[in-house]
Amino acid sequence: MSQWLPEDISTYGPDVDRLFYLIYYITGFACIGVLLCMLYFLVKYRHREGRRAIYSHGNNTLEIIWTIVPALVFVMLGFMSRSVWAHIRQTLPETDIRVRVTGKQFNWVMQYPGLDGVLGTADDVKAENSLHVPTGKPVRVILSSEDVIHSFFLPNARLKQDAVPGRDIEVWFEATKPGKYDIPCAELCGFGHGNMLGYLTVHDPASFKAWAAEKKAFPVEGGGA
Ligand SMILES: [Cu+2]
Repeated sequence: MSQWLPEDISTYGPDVDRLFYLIYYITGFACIGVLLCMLYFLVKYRHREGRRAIYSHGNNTLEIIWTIVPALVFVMLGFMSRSVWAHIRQTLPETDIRVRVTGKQFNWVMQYPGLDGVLGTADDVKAENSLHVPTGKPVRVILSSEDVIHSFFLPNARLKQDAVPGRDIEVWFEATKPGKYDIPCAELCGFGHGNMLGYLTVHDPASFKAWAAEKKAFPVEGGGA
């Protein structure tokens, strides 16, 4: 089904894609329907010698139908997206993988807990433009910005959230497939906006452990401290 969306590597990605495609097809069919009607009326009521225009007062039945049908579609979509939204945004699963990501002009600063496992202490590990996570574990991202509004976007994980100065916004995702993926900024934030490209590296659990041990990030059993 997904031919032109980026590859999905997150546990909630299929729910997001399903809604996306449902809305895509509904609006696509509506668009084709409207265009066909326009074409039909263009031809049917084209100028012809000797035929006079008539004045129409409209049609109440038609007005009611094309008000109620889209309203019902919106209500249905609202109900369908509610549970997906609640799952992604209103419940944050407990996890020991927590990373602080701060946007600034013009890059992303990632801050990992050091070997004490606590974010915001002296042994934190900092990196620029590179987010490392394991598969199979929820990752909590604590998002903020130093200067202007940036937008943290993990297209492959189907996660997008504005980063706002003065606010810590917590989001999460759980990756399912190792690999290297883009982290663009999705909010025009200034002249260097286009250069704000970071990378999300998804490791399998063993290679994540090795990476963490090498960086002295996260408590890794038997290593480091
Ligand atoms: Cu930007």
